[in-house]
Amino acid sequence: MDRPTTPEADTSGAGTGSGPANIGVVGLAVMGSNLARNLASREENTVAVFNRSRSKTDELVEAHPEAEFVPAFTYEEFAASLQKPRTAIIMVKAGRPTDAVIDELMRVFEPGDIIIDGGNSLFTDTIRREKAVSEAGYNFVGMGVSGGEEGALNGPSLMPGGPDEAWVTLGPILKSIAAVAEGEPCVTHVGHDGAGHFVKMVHNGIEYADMQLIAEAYDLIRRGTGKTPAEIAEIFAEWNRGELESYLIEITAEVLRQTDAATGLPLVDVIVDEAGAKGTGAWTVQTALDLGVPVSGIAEATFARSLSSHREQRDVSGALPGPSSEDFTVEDADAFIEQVRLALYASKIVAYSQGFDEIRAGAAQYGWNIDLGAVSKIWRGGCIIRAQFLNRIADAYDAEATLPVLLTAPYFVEALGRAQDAWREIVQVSASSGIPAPAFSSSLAYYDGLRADRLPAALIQGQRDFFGAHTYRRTDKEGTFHTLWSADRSEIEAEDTH
Ligand code: NBP
Repeated sequence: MDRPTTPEADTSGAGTGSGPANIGVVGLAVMGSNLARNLASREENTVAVFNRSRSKTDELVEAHPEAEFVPAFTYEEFAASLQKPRTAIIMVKAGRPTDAVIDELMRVFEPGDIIIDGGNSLFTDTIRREKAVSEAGYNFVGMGVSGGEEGALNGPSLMPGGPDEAWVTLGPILKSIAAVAEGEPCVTHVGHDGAGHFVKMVHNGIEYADMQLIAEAYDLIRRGTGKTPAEIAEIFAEWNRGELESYLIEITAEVLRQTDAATGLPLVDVIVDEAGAKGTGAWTVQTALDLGVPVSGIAEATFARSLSSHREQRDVSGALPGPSSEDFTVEDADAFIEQVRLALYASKIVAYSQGFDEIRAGAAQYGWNIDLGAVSKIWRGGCIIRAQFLNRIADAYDAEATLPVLLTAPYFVEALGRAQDAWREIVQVSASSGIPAPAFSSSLAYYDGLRADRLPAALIQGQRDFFGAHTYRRTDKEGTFHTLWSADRSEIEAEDTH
């Protein structure tokens, strides 16, 4: 590849926009440097790189001469090194650093240029930024990037939002670096302004639920059968050859197989059992609460991480009454493991269905035209929740784009039917033996809630009317009603006060 190497002759102010690079990356920590290397590995790209502190730029350029990066050491040099419309991906810490970099780029770029935020930004920040940046005449794209550092280097799943105009320039570049699943690049123009970061947020929420369900499955098998982590690793490896095939199942086998070099114990037994979180699960749940969407699996997974981290509460609660999970053993280990597998699959279907519900509700609220089938397809490769069964979700939305509940698609109806007995048995066993399985239990309760002909919500409406005159509707006639609870308890027609 014969590339011009430096824009040194063109470093005055914003430059002419005739620099050698067609794309730039700002922020060269692990994600930015790997994404820059991925971009540079494509014949059609010449990549300008810039980092606030010079050392990261020097290190990257020195370590990867094959990338033929165009290094810049000031924002002015960076702008000068890019062709018009200048296109730059920001990969810095989300929050204030992102705002700081946007301000600098707007100072040295020109209207029509494209600023992309590839960090894990909250979608409402993205909506705010796009408004401000586009009012100044620039294009702004909030883009979800999934796959961690490995994905950034070898092919991430990319979820760009932003205006159509930016997608024209950006689309081919992103397609060149995205993961490929079944011949299709794992990138689509998700929707306008914050749509990309919204979808990435829900992706992470589903990831929380999926991980929690896998952890519950491992725990039940270990306690019920007494198998070692290495033996359970083989079970997960086997599951990964069937309908549960996914990156998370695959890496679960790897983690369970690992022996700690210092003690000779399974690594999982020397890791402190307190799960951390960077906040995207909480964002997904908070947003779902605002939208009124029950994402109970994601919420339980997020809360389960919180519970695990409250060591001081766990320390004083060990003697609370209840069955001892130590006494729990199953008679037929193979049958039990198959029940756990089915319960995991059914609960996983519920978690994904809830996540897609949240995306649909977000799209309606914020006016995004999001193709749910396309979203499921771009999650098939590159990202943490990549899984064979995303094809089934894509099929379901291809067959009916406005499907109101993913669970009701024929493939999932069959799978849930197959899993029924096992799912219920596993939830019963976990409750009776004192093994916490919050995500298994809540997904089953959600499922039964959806199925129920009558819900006790009627009683709740009665209670609300009693203490707050919130009114209710009747099953047998139109209108809104209130019972005069503190008078003669007769019923009157009333204005709906919710
Ligand atoms: P970090 O999130 O650790 O951010 C470090 C980078 O931000 C450095 O380049 C640093 O420059 C730069 N930066 C900071 Br901090 N403040 C700045 C400022 N005021 N102006 C300019 N630059 C500033 O890096 P990361 O782990 O590579 O992640 C980058 C983004 O990608 C984040 O938003 C992250 O949430 C997202 N993401 C991460 C993953 C993952 O698996 N790690 C996956 C998907 C998305 P310096 O070198 O001068 O300090």
